[in-house]
Amino acid sequence: QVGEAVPAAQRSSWTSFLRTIASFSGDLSSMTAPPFILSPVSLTEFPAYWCERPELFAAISDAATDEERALAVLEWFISTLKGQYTSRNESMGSEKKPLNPVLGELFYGQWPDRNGRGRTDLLVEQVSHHPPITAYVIQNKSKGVKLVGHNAQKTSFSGGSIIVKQIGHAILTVTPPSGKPIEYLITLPRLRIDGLWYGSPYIELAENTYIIGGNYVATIDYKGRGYFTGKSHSFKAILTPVPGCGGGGKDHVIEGLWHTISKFIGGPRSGREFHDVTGPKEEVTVIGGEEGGEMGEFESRKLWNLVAKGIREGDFELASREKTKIENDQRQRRKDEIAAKTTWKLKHFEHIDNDPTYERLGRIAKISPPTEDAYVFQDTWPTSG
Ligand code: HCR
Repeated sequence: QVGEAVPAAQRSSWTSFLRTIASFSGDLSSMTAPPFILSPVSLTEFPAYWCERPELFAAISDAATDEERALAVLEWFISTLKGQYTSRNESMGSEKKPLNPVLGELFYGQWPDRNGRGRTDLLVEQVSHHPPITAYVIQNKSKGVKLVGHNAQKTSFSGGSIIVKQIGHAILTVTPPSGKPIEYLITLPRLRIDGLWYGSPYIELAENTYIIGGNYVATIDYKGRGYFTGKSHSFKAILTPVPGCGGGGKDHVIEGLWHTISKFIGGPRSGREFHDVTGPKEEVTVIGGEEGGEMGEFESRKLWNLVAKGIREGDFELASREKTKIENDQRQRRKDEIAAKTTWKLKHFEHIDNDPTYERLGRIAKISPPTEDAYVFQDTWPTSG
C-alpha cells in the first residue's frame, strides 16, 4: 500500500512509475510521472538557488585575508543548500519532478542592489537536452564576485531510494578592487531521494563537496540522520590552509544542520555560530532577456507558461497537450538541423572538453576525476538588465 500523499486515482501509476525507476539508470528527467508529482517549474530556474542570500554572495569580496575569504565562501555555499535541496518541500509539500528543459531554454533574473551590496545578475542556458545539462552565471559586477557552472545528473535506484550523482562543477571567481582574481573550484554533492513509497519524496545529501582555492581547501561531509548530530541534513566541514601556500593558520571545524544552523566546533573560533539560514531568503526577480525586457520564445516562463498553468490548476489535459506541442517542435527542429547539416548554436556558452581551472585546483586536493568538461561563458549579458 503506497502512502496517503498519493491521490487514490494515481496510486497504480505511482507504483508502476516506481517499478520502472527501480530497474533504470540514467536520465530520469524524461520519464513520464503521475500528475501529483509534477512541478510547474523548469530545471533552468534552479541555478537561482545559488544566490537567494545575495548579501552573503556580495560579502565574499569584503574579506581582507585568505582565511576570511575562505570562510565567507564556505558560509555562502552552506547557506545555499537549504534552498537547493529543501525548498520544493516547503513550497509544494514534497520534492517534485521539475519540467525537463529544452535545448536552448533560457532564464534571466536579478537581485536588486540593496544596502550597498550591489546588483547580482543571473543567466541560465540549457546547453544539452539528452542528457539534460544546465549552464549558468551569477555575477555581482560591482563587488567582483562571479560564479560560472554547469550541472547534469545521473540517476540510479538503490534500497528504495533514487541516487542522483551530480555531474559538473562551479568556479567562483573573486576579484578584489586592487588585486588578481582568486578562483575557487566547487564540486557537487550526491543526493538520495527518500520517501518515494509514501509519495512524499525528500532529499538527503551524501558524500561530500570540496571547495578548493585561495590557499584553502574546505571538505564538507554530509550525513543523514544518526551521524554527527543524530539529525537529518547534518554536515561537518573542515577548512584547512594549503601547506606552503601562505595560508598559515589553523584548521576550522564546523558542524551542524545545513538547513538551519551550524557552529565552529574546533579551531580558533570554537563555540561561535557559523551559519544561520532560519531567516528569510530573497527569491530572484525574473527579467526578460530581449530588448526592452520582453521575454523571448525560449525563455523558461514564457515557453512553459501553459504547461505550468495546467499543472498549477490541476488541468492535466492542458499541461499534457502543451507539453506535447513543445516536444514536437523540438523534434522538428532537430530533424531540420540534420537535413540542413547544421547543429544548434549555444547563445551564451562555449563547450570545452577539459577545464584548466578544474584541473589546476582539483590537483591541490587530488580530487577525482582529474579533469572535467565545462561551458565557458562568452560574456554576453542581455541588454535589458
Ligand atoms: C534530481 C532532480 C533534478 C536535479 C535537481 C538539482 C540536482 C539540480 C541542480 C540544483 O543546483 C540542485 C538540484 C536540486 C534538486 O533537488 C534536484 C532534483 C530533485 C528531483 C529531480 C529528479 C529529476 C526528479 C525525480 C522525480 C521524483 C521526485 C519522483
